[in-house]
Amino acid sequence: MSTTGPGIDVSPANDVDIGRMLDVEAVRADFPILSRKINDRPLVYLDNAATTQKPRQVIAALTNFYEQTNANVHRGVHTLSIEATDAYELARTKVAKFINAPRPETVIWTRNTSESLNLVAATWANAHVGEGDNIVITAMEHHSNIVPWQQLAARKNAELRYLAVGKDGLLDMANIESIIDSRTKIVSVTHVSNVLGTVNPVAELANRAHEVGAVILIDAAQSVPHMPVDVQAIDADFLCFSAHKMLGPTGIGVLYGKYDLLDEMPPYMYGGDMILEVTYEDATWNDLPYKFEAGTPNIADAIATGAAVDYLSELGMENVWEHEQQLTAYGMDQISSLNHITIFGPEDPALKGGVISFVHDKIHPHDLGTALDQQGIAIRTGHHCAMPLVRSYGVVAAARASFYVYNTKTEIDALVDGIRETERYFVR
Ligand code: 7TS
Repeated sequence: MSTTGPGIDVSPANDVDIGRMLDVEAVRADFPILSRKINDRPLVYLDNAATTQKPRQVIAALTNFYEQTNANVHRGVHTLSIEATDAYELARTKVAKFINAPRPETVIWTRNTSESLNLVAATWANAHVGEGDNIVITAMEHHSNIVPWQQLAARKNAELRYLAVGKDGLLDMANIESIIDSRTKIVSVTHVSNVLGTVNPVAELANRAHEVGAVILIDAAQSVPHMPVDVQAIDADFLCFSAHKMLGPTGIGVLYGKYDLLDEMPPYMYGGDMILEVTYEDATWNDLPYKFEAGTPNIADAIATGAAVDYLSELGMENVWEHEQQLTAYGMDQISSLNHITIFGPEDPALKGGVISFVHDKIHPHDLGTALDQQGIAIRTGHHCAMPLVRSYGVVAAARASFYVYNTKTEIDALVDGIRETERYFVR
């Protein structure tokens, strides 16, 4: 697609070198929303860490389901119910393969990453963390991976410990042996920071957690959509992510867990589908994964998540990662060439995912976000649901550009031009 708008050249000329592994123009053609205009300018969507756009294949999976197959799952003998059940379970199998889970029953459908994290805190951790034990997280977590642990620690009289983030935006691994100790029950860490972009050494952390008999929970909300992730290679005990950040619909997410851990965990919610037998006095629990899927599940969105996984698998996650690495390197180069800008997180683009958070010392992030929106450019501004981290940089808000499969270098140029244009009003 070649689009031009006032002041913005979104022609593909600048993108030839990143079209090698991934045909960005063909990808863009699959996303109806990308031909929208915002404030009379072509949409430049750079808020992918918040949520991604949806290709027509995912939208079609949703409409096809409602037009052709809609029925409840796991309960009917009629054709539609059988077809709906098969499609729902096939999507689970696709997700399992995508993250190399050893068996599909280890993939639990949840509402989102937040629910997956809360599930582990309320079940496994509630049963295993006691007084005097500790829970280890990092200083760069999203609120969803802080607050459940604060609440649990308070309830259990346990300690919540943080692995620090260095000035370089990397996790400080120097003290992991003393921070993750014999009283640690669970280590819960983000794989990729949604603010700094930092890719954390999760395999090393898993190793240390296992040395002391703890389990590791990996918040993969910002990694599974962007890079190949193999739960067995990193030896994750639990791992979670949201479909809406990987071309899929909102309202559906995943919790992966090792079979034996999930099997011995108590249920999170009670109701239909998660039981084996109910008497007036008591109940017993269904097998995995159903023990954790009480009530009618989000059938259509699970199936559409399967379509999103198909789409990404066809692109190849190595190619997706390489594309984003090139955009990140280019974005770091271009944004840091501007005056008045401070970028948070690792300077070396090879150490980070496609997220660039920055502040402008003359323009408040919200003013910048609003002015860029006038030019059709969508970025996120604010604390990015990581208030303690953002505040640790001495600011209350930052601007953030985040990339995905359909973004181009010319869109990064549009962002940089947009910042310059905004400076004309704010910098004197
Ligand atoms: N963990 C990380 C690392 C995230 O980036 C997010 C969402 C979540 C957990 C929560 O995911 P949810 O699907 O349950 O909401 N991050 C963002 C963001 O950066 N901007 O908006 C949402």
